Amino acid sequence: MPDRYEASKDELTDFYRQMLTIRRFEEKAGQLYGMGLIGGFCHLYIGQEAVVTGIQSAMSKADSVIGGYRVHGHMLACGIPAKAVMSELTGRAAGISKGKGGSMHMFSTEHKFYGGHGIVGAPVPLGAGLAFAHKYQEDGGVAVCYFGDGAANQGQVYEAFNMAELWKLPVLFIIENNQYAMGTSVNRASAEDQLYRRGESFRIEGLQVNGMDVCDVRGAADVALKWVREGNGPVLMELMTYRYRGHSMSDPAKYRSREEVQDVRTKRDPIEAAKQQLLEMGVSEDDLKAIEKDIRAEVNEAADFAEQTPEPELDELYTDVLVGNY
Ligand SMILES: Cc1ncc(C[n+]2csc(CCOP(=O)(O)OP(=O)(O)O)c2C)c(N)n1
Ligand SMILES: [Mg+2]
Repeated sequence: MPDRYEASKDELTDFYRQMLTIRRFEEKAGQLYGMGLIGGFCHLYIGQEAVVTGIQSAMSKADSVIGGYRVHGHMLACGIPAKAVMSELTGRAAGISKGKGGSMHMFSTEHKFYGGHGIVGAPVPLGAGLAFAHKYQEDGGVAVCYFGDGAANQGQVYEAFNMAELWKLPVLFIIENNQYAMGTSVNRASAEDQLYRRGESFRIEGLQVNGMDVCDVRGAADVALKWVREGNGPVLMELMTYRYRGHSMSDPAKYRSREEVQDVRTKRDPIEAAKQQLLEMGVSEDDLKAIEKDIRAEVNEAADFAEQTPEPELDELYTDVLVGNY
């Protein structure tokens, strides 16, 4: 595994702030869902925050992001305002998809965030396509493509791997291995459970990384992105992580024990680990409390906005459905 990134106090404070923002946002989304304010599916990212925070911190402005349906955190990390994400969840006109997409169908070309896809595995060929566009347009960008351990068993993933390596596309494939697909553990479903090896027959370099430590993630992302940027083709990173909540809000998660979840929460929580490291670096408890307070205020403001801002007008029902003629 590549070296752990040596973050300065300021950098680590930024990572901490980003991870905590994602967690508080997701907790609030969970509450709004419980209150019946969010319709449809809602998949929370709680536990996995170090992955997107570490990766995003290593990216450049030209790079693009694509992911699945557990992507509220990815959007916040791309700089999309919490209000625009939360009000999409509540189906309001001010939402990033005008309130018509909901949790799984968010998109923002302005922030180079290309979805938000409900079809498991779909971000992989689409991500290869994004990478093709970066290469064709010579814009220097890398497509950063997130998918899950369950998605790694989809056929389309391997067709895309083949093309990506054959054409040396600038794409960073990231498997967020949170140990479970909808309710099936990796070991039950995968003949090769070392998922970073899944690119070997296409000669794609693989890296397995501790996804519960933001500096480990950042260190590995630097190495992987350098390789991709130098024109060597894709890298496949497997980030070992864990989700604390059920697959979606309606999952009672009976396929694992409470003790298992509790054990990860108490021993390997990425936010708690960053907090301890900051305290050791001399950041005060008061400074950390002030950060927490700011974040709570931002998230509460986003939630209040998302509850009060109007729903889309009826005539929006027929817009953005078909984009032009084919
Ligand atoms: C093609 C397809 N098959 C099945 C589903 C139903 N489904 C939704 S999420 C999921 C599990 C995916 O698990 P994983 O890739 O590990 O991602 P995670 O939910 O753990 O983030 C399944 C089977 C789907 N949305 N699309
Ligand atoms: Mg999974």
